[in-house]
Amino acid sequence: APRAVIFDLDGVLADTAVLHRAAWQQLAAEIDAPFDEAIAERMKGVDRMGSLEILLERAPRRYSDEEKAGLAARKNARYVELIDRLDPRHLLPGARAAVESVRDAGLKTALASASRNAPQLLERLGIAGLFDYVVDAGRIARSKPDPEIFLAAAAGLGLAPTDCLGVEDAAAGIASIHAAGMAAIGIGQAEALAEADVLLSNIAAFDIGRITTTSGP
Ligand code: B16
Ligand code: MG
Repeated sequence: APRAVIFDLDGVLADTAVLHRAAWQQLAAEIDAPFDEAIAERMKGVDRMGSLEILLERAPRRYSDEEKAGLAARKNARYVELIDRLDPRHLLPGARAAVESVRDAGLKTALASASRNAPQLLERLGIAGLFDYVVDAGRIARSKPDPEIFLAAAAGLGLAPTDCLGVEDAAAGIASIHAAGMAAIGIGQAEALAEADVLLSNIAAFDIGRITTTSGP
């Protein structure tokens, strides 16, 4: 039986994916780069510079590293403005109950968000106190789908990866969980999450008592 559940944040507990998308879309328009749903989907779970690289694949010109840092900072300033207005009502329905149910069942909880804004987000959403460990995304060198962030969460909890379950809304995140040796619970639509061991349409459907994944990746 699992001893901990490691949650992703954007797209699992809060619907911030739409805010990331809005901030990237604005930047795309400013630099005349195309932007569509497929691009937004690929950016999910991918860190800030990795997301920028995805956007720049079809940009009309090349950018230096210094310019890229400027573009990423511009996007982040927009995003920070958007999340500054959030409060606990912006949690996805059932998100708080899902994390609390894990704690009530005697399991540990951790957060494995690629977002450097995750600590502020947790505060604004009023759920910072529900996690035994929060990975510092600033210390993660390799973005999802690399397993580093989920391995760091397990290590922070003092548990073996095989004792942990991961919950993700992005294909890159499911791949990261599996590469870490954990079972993966996908939240969302089957198209993007075909690899998940258990698929739930939203976090409200999460019931720790019912998740009886016996096999890992
Ligand atoms: P930031 P997650 C990820 O968060 C988002 O899904 C992804 O779209 C974003 O680019 C990334 O965080 C970095 O965010 O620019 O705030 O550091 O899904 O891992 O919680
Ligand atoms: Mg996510």
